[in-house]
Parts: sequence; structure tokens; C-alpha cells
Amino acid sequence: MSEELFKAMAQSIIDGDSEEADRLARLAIEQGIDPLEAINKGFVVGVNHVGNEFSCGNAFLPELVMAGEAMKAAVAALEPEMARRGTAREVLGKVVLATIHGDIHDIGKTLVGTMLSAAGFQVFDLGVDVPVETIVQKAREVGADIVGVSALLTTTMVRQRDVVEALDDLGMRPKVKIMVGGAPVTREWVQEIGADGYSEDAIGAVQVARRLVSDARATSAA
Ligand code: B1M
Repeated sequence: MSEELFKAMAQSIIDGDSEEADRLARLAIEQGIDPLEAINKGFVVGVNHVGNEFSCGNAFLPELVMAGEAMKAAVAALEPEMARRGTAREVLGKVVLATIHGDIHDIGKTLVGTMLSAAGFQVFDLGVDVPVETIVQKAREVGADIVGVSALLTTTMVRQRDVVEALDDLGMRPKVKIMVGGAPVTREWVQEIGADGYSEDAIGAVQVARRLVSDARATSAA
């Protein structure tokens, strides 16, 4: 039963049908399906398909845009349920989160923010296309434990390094930890730029954030 629903979810994204994606997301909640399972086994399968078709030249920008809109509609419908399922209520730490300058992909970043909030982090989501200076200023203003930088393009991923360098130059590290993510980001890239953590998905991002906060507290206590 769920398998059919997951297939329909993927198809709604491929069709760029936001209304259907929203309907199926709400149906999943009614049926007690874990919202993250709906995203990963259903909607993401569709968006990855469209992404692959776009890379091969079989799909074009309008299809990519419509798939993105449908994906956002699905995630927006599932978000309240994801937040409701979060159990930890104490504030685990402060996270300043952004998609880096030049990049307007926000679906994955928003998902990461939702999961971090649900887990008990206080998240300051600065949105998309955010300059390095704005990220750094906000981190200073709120006393962030973690700065999270998302990038979906190989051309914008390089700016994650600028955030690392800016926080280094201002002497804000190692107290402030840096987590990076996004489809092109790899473990090797994280090591190369000297960031503190990385995750391939939103659930992993919560685990990494927990570890980084406990490392930061251990550093300050030493
Ligand atoms: Co864009 N796009 N896009 N796009 N788009 C990609 C990224 C691309 C891989 C498609 C392709 O060619 N196969 C390609 C990049 C190629 C490259 O750089 N190597 C691409 C391109 C080329 C472009 C444009 C340049 C197209 C053009 O204009 N010619 C343009 C760039 C615009 C810009 O940013 N300046 C563009 C535009 C768009 C849309 C606006 C149409 C739309 C975005 C809508 C939106 O976000 N509001 C869009 C979409 C939808 C995609 C794909 C199809 C899907 C992205 C997505 O939402 N995935 C994408 C192909 C793909 O990735 N399959 C593609 C679902 C989401 C849940 O996953 O974002 O990976 P993801 O997030 C995951 C993890 O990465 C991780 O956790 C998330 C949840 O599991 N994660 C983090 C993400 N951030 C994290 C941060 C963390 C930790 C983990 O810590 C801080």
C-alpha cells in the first residue's frame, strides 16, 4: 500500500503537480507514515529522476522548476508533522543556517532546518543566496554554536570554503563549528576546506550537529 503511495508521490514530482504532491503528503500523514520516509522513498525519488533527466538533456528548465515547486509543496505539507514528532524540547544549541551566495536551492536546506528544530536546536534560517558576511554577522549576533552552509552547485560549493576562512580570520573558531552539506559535497571536500562536519541527509545532519555541539562544549571546558 505504502509502496503505491510512494510511487504516486514520485510521479507527482515528475509531473510537476504541486496540488497532487500536497494531497499525497497529507494522505501520508493521515495514514501515519513517517514524513521523512515519505520524502526519501517517495518525493525525492521523483526529484532525482527529474534532475537526472535534466543532466542528460531529456528535461529542461521549466520541468526542473515545476518539480522544485511540487517538491516544496510536499515538504511544506509534511513540515508540521515533522516538527510535531520531534520530542527533545531543551535547546541543544544555536544553528545559523543558509544556502550560500549565488545558490537558490532551498529544499534540502529547509528540510535540514526543520529536522534540527524538531530535534531541539534553535535554528536561524537566513534563506538562500546569502553572502558570507551576512552568515558570519548573524553567527556573531546570536552566539551560534554551529554555522550550517548548504550548496547544490559545484560553482557555489567553493564558497563554503570562504565561510570557513571568514570564521577563522575573525577568531570565531573552534568555538563555532561549521557543518556543510548539499548534493555535490563529499567527505574529501569537507577535509579539504577544514569544515567540522558534513551530512548527506537531514537525519544525519541532526546527528552531526549533536556531535559538534558536544565537541564545542568540550573545547570551551578545556
Ligand atoms: Co537545480 N541543479 N539548478 N534547480 N536542481 C541541480 C542541483 C543539478 C544537480 C541538476 C542536474 O543537472 N542534474 C544541477 C547542478 C549541477 C552542478 O552544479 N554540478 C542544477 C542546475 C545546473 C541548476 C541551474 C544552474 C539550472 C539553470 O538555470 N540552467 C539553476 C541554478 C540556480 C541557482 O541556484 N543560482 C537551478 C535551478 C533550480 C530550480 C530553481 C529550478 C530548482 C530549485 C527549487 C528550490 O530549491 N526552491 C532546482 C532543482 C529542484 C534541482 C534538483 C532537481 C533537485 C534539488 C532538490 O531539491 N533535491 C537538483 C538535482 C538533484 O539534486 N537531484 C538540481 C531534494 C533535496 C531534499 O535534496 O537538496 O540534495 P538536497 O538536500 C539534501 C542533502 O543534500 C542534504 O540534506 C538534504 C535533505 O536530505 N543537505 C544538507 C542539503 N543541505 C545540507 C546542509 C547541511 C547538511 C546536509 O548542513 C548545513
